[in-house]
Amino acid sequence: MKKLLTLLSAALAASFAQAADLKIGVAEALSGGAAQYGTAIRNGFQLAADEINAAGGVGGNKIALVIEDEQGKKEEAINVFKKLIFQDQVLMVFGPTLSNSAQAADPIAQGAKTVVFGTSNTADGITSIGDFVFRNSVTEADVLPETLKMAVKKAGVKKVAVLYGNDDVFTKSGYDNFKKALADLNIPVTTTETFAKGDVDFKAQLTKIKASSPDAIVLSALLAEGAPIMVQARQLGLNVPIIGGNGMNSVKVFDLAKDKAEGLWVGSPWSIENQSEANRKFVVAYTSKFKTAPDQFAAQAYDGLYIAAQALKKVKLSGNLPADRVALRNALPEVKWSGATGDFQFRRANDKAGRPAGYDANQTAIVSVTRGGKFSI
Ligand code: 1QQ
Repeated sequence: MKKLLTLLSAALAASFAQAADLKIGVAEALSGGAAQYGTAIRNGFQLAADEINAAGGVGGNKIALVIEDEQGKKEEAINVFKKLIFQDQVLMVFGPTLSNSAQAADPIAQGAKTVVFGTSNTADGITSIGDFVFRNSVTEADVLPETLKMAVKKAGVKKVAVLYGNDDVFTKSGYDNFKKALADLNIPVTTTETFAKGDVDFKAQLTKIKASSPDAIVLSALLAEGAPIMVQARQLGLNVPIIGGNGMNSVKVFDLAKDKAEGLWVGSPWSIENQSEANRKFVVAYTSKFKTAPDQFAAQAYDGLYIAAQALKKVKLSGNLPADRVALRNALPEVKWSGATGDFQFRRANDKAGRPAGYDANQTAIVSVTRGGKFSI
């Protein structure tokens, strides 16, 4: 066994030394309902990789993305992680953005002492999985209280109805955090309704919500359900503000809900209106490459790869993959970066027993509302 392991690690080291490429895995939902997010994320990574490689790569080595479709499914995310980590032998893995998939697949990376870096995954507990788990997305716990406070201040919201998906890690965590923030802010809840992934008819829940006369609907949903919920609410004459979480945070809501997407409040560190030089450069480059406007998901992926590149610059790659993976993990927490989403640094997260675990984003959110087919601050 020991001999086999020695042979195996020698083979790994040799294959790595020959390859000048820095292989980085990307596991995203590129098909199914969550491809709404996954496509923008893949584009963000590709743009950053092209820019970094055009500027000479990292220490002369080019970044080679190995992109896999996790289909927005836990089982597929696990399969894809195993392929990327054990077969493709990537240095680290980006993704999955869906916390539902991340909660299932991230333990594979943690067990293999390989960095997993989620962009835009925001549920509680993801970075508690372990010290190889990173994300550069501001969590629902950090964002939702700010979104609520702004809706109270600007839209005079005094009482709300709550609607959430109860079978997804992200939508459930969003609900838990909304509930806590509503209690902290002393905002009464008129009714709480639920739905499940794949539902298409929300009229029963929305009728109950309408009868409870809320000033706003607090919604923890992914776009596949969240967009039709907005449409059906407006069709029922429920024209109150909708206060959403990260799942509603995409320009795709305008494609899916058209003019019924008006009056949606969301929070994010990124805004297309942020005029910083880094963001202007990103928005222009993205739009010209992909002929479509970027969203927060694209911006966080773009910044994510630049953050990893900063850590890679500090690592002296030995050609021994396990050692290089650990060295990359150890270099990441210190990275500070100013990108499309603004100034960024990591913040240590704890595991369930309160011991230091992975790393969250230390950033603040900007609250936007949809008006005239765009998100405005
Ligand atoms: C999560 C999210 C979703 C909105 C990602 C698409 O934040 O699952 O954590």
